[in-house]
Amino acid sequence: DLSLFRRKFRGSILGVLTGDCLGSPYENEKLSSGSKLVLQKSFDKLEGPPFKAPVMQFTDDSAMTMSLAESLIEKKDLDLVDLAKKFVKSYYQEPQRGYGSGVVTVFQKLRGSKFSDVLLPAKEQFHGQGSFGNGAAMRVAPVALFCYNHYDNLREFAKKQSLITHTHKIGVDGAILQAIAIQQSIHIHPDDQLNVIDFVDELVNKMNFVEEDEEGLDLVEAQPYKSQLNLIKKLLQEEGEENPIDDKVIKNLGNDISGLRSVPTAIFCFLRAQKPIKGIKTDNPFRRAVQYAISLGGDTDTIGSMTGAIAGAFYGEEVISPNILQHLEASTDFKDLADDLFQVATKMEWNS
Ligand code: R7I
Ligand code: MG
Ligand code: MG
Ligand code: MG
Repeated sequence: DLSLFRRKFRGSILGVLTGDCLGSPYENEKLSSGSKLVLQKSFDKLEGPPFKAPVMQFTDDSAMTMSLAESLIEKKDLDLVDLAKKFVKSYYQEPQRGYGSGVVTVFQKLRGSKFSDVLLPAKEQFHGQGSFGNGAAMRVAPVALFCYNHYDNLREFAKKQSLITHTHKIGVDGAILQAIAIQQSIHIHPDDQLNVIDFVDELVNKMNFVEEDEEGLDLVEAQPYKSQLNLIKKLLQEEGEENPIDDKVIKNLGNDISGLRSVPTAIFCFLRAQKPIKGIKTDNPFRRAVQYAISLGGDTDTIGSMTGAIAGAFYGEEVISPNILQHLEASTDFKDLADDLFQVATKMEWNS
């Protein structure tokens, strides 16, 4: 059903934008119950009757997602030199979008070396160990959509697009996991009851191979993402308890700028939001997921954005309130981008 896929493409790309714009005002905060109420009221207002206000700005998460989508659309392939040029161009046009402090060095070196080796600067980050930040995962949605029907290509492309900025195994595998989660969401009908445990089990199976295959298993935990996914299952099974488990989620899954302590959290937020969550008053499961992600504090734009990408891919665009979209910077551009990506992706031979 192509029209369903089109709506899912829009849902995922607009999900990136929504979580990013709504989450960025709260970045690095530790949200108290008082600020969670502020969040609730602010989202209620945005979703309510239209009112005039300056649009909420997107950050590096959406900017890099846009560059990746534009490159895939233009080249009908993953072209790392073109992608590196687009990242750099976008950064120098709007350097104030809240980029990670390390990745800026990569952009400077890429430009300074005239893109002679687009993989070298990232390898030199953090004394040669590469960045473990979530920057490769936060922008990966277009790859998941471009390869929506081809798992091997998705895995390969998710990794390759990472290597321009992130070479640390944690940074790369986080991007692969986020892409896989989006792909799984694309292929489940939104009217079907989602079996959250099956969803995680499928991720565990895939990440088992991913983490075995990748080099660099000299970490304390040899398969850290697999461990975090198993923890997601445990936390999902604990729901229904009286006590809010937010502190447990933050402590165990994390809410920071590393791939390991943000990508699994986003997946958890999407899955947990299949059911009502105490303190989050909405019937809309997409909003519930994104609001919950942001309510955890920390890297709110990115965890909100990654949650939005997965949830949007599952439900499709109609789940995202048009009233909210009106308050987001460039939301029609992002919708058009999703449509262009859909046109290109559905014509790729390996997706058929
Ligand atoms: O990963 P990256 O693009 O940052 C993305 C985050 C998101 O929250 C965005 O919304 C934006 O706010 O930034 O950028 P990097 O600079 O590669 O990584 C982010 C940060 O992670 C770095 O600035 C470091 O503080 C930390 N970091 C590391 N620290 C020590 N050793 C990443 N890798 C390492 C490391 O290997
Ligand atoms: Mg950001
Ligand atoms: Mg930041
Ligand atoms: Mg962030």
